[in-house]
Amino acid sequence: MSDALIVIDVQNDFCPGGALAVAGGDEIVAGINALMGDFDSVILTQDWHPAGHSSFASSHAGAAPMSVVDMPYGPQVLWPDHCIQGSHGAAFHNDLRVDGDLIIRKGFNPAIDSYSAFFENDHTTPTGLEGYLRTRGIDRLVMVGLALDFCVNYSAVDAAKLGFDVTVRRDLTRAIDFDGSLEAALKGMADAGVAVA
Ligand code: VGL
Ligand code: ZN
Repeated sequence: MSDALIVIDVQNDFCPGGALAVAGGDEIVAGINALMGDFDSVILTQDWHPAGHSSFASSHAGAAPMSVVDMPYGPQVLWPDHCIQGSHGAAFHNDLRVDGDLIIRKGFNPAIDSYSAFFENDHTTPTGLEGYLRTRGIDRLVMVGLALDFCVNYSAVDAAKLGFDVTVRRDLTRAIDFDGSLEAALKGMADAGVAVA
C-alpha cells in the first residue's frame, strides 16, 4: 500500500484577506508543511477559474453572493469572484511548501464548478486524479486543506466512493460553515466511510 497526502486549495483567496476567506485558513499551513515528509506522494489541488466563471454571483444578473441557483447539473452556490487563473488570489499561500509531485487544477470549465479533486460538480466529468493515483499504486489518502465543508468534503466522499481508504485530518482543515454546510459535510463524510480524525 502506498499513501498520498492530498492538500486541497490552500490558496490566498481562501485565507484571511482573500476573496472567499475561510476563518483561520492560514493557521493550517505550518502543520501541513510538517506532515508532507511522512508521505510517499504529495498532491496539491488548486481552484482555477476563468474570469466570468458560472459559479460566480457576478455572472448571474441580480444574484447575490452565497445565493443558490439551479444549474443543469443541480443546485450551485454562487460565490464571490475567486481564484481567477493567474491571479494573486489563485496562488498558493506564500508559506505553503509546493514541492509536491502533482498539482491538479480544477474549476477551469466555464460552465461547471468543481469542488472535488476527482469529478466536476456534474459528478461525471473526471479530473484525471483517480487514474494518476491508481497507476502509481496509491490506495490510502490523507486529506487536509480548505474548505472542509466544500472541496475537502466533496473530494473525500468521491475518493471513498471510488474505493480509496480516506482520512481527513480535521485539525488541518477549516470550514466556511454556511447554512448548515459543516454539519451536512460531517454527516456525508461519515456516511461515505471517510475517517475524520
Ligand atoms: C471552494 C467554494 C468555491 C473550496 C472552492 O475550495 O472549498 N469553495 N470554490
Ligand atoms: Zn471555486
